[in-house]
Amino acid sequence: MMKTMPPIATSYWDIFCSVVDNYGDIGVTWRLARQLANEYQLPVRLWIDDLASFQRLCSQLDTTLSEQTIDNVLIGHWNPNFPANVHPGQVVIEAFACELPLSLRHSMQQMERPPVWLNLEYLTAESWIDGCHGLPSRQDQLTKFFFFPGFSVKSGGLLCENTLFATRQQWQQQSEQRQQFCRHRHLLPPQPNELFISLFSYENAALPALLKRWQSHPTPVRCLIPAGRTLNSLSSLLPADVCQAGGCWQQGALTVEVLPMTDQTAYDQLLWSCDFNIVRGEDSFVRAQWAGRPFLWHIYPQDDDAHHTKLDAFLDWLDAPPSMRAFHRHWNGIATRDAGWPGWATVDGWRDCVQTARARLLAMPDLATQLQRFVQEKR
Ligand code: TRH
Repeated sequence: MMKTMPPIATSYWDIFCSVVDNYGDIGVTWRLARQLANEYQLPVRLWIDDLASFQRLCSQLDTTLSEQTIDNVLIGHWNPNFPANVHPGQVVIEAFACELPLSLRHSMQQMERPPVWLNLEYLTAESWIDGCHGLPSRQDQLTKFFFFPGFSVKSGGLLCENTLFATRQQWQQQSEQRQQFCRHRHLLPPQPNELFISLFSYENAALPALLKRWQSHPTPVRCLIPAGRTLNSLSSLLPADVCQAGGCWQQGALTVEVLPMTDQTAYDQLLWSCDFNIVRGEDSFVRAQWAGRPFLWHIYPQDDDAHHTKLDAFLDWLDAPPSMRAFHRHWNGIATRDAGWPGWATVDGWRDCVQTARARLLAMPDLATQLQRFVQEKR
């Protein structure tokens, strides 16, 4: 039996998240919920329909509980028996167009002063979102607003915690940072001039060729792979017992180590510890930009190839150098011509572009700040 949330909780910010696949839906909403709760001291309730996926990013989560508080966020298991007596708070955010429980919508309709209702959209650098960000849509007697994260000043911005850069700097300034990182994660000690690469991608036919190139790299290469979908494309190269957390494999200049999935803080630390990051989806893609190191984005593939347009929009916004553009297009299946690994000297040269873009982003208000202002305006 589901324990019910407090029936009258008029001040909550309710965030609803339905996990479609992977970790991006929960990754984004969990990050947002924690930022609103801890930096803005807002009472946040996060409703999640898939606690098992959530637990992969948050090991302290108890999947048997219908409600629990972690990091000042009240987490509710959103199952088909959503309690009819749960009343919406002052703000209701549906993430990525998930459908709110009918009973909650009904309660919203009955309210004299309904909550500010928002749909938090997927991230894209396409310019059409500038005209749609913040637009209202009438739904019965209620109004829902579209909130678009993005890269332009007219968009809702990107998630970025207030303390992120200070924390990263502190992390990177530790003496023998890489030795400590390896020791702490039970990884092999770093070698002199070893290039560290994190690899968090979807399945990709280009993966074995990439790893083979690194086997003959002039300096040692460490490829750190969080256990998951990446490994599905490496079964022709890596023995089966390597393809699990703790797996380790060496061939030529390349050492592969497979990592267990960690929480988001430790994932950030992985990005900060690497020279080059291969990231995917939405949230890890943003975190790689905050890390400020050269990166490769494996965009979430869509059936109608809409991701091709999204990728090009981002590369245009980034003002990506030709080699970065070519590698991205090849990796994401847009260009068939071989444009694989361009060599470390070239990839290292992307750093300026990545850091210039990051400075542009930092000049804009972050997503949580914009969301808060938006809600204040609409109330
Ligand atoms: O998991 P994803 O592929 O999620 C995707 C995208 O969000 C996509 O846009 C969406 O349509 C689809 O899901 C449904 O990639 P993403 O967005 O990078 O999310 C991964 C999350 O997992 C991110 O918050 C970082 C986190 N993470 C950890 O916390 N620990 C880890 O060890 C790793 C590897 C990731």
